[in-house]
Amino acid sequence: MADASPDLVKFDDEDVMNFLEAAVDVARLAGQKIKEAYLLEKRVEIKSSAADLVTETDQLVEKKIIGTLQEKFPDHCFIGEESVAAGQKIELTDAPTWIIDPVDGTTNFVHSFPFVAVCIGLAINKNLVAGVVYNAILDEMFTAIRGKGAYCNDAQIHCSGQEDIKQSLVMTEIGSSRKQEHIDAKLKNIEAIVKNGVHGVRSLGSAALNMCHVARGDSDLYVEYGIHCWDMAASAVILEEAGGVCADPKGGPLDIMSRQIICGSSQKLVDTVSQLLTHIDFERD
Ligand code: LIP
Repeated sequence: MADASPDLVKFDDEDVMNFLEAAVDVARLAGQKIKEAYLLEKRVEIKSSAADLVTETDQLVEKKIIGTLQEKFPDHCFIGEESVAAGQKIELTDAPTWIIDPVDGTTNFVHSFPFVAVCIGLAINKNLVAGVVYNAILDEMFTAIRGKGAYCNDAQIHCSGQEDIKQSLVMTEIGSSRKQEHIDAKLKNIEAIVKNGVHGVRSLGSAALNMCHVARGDSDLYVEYGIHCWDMAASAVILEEAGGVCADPKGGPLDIMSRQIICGSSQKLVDTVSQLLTHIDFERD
């Protein structure tokens, strides 16, 4: 039960376990809706750029997730990608706050490319404590509770531990901004990474799934500028619980409102790649 402390909101392990179970249940329901719509024709609208898309499934699924969690936990707060797109302010307080991306990889969803994830992260006292990322198309449920390890479909997962850039598979994205300076800097970063001898560069089209694949050791590092708190909150817990490192590419700890992330299998690899990057500024969430 919540402690009545005036400063920090306190929850015990059992509470957080209940929160995670509720998030897993609603992620499965949401995933079912995504699966039903996945191969059908979608009604697509444009948001901030011609490459920033939204479908009726994104909106419907977010309503379902928030409605279900709100009924169970009426005093909790919510930050959801589509609610923010509809004008809601992003406010992260000490209260338990669910940070939700109903369909991470909307462009993939529009094209029926199977890297689409429901993302549900939970912050308490502004610290990320639990995360659920569900790829319904491949039926992969990634979960983590702070201090309790990371899992994919109930099997514990671990980062590769790779430290050598020359032995690494790196993930990054072009993203949805079509500003020339953003495209130029992103292409320059890919060039710098490739010229430093990586095994390969990959883009799954979903920040959350890029991070979960680093968490599972399928790849070694992911960096992106221009994403939002809902793209990274849930998977940051999963990645750290898998033994990985999340950071700000400009240096210092990860700030989920900063619109940028670098995360990898080791501090050494994160530091090596950070030094190669041309940094890009996006307005904070
Ligand atoms: C997507 C991110 C992806 C980024 C895309 C987009 P969405 O999120 O996961 O990493 O490159 O531009 O932001 O919009 O599909 O939830």
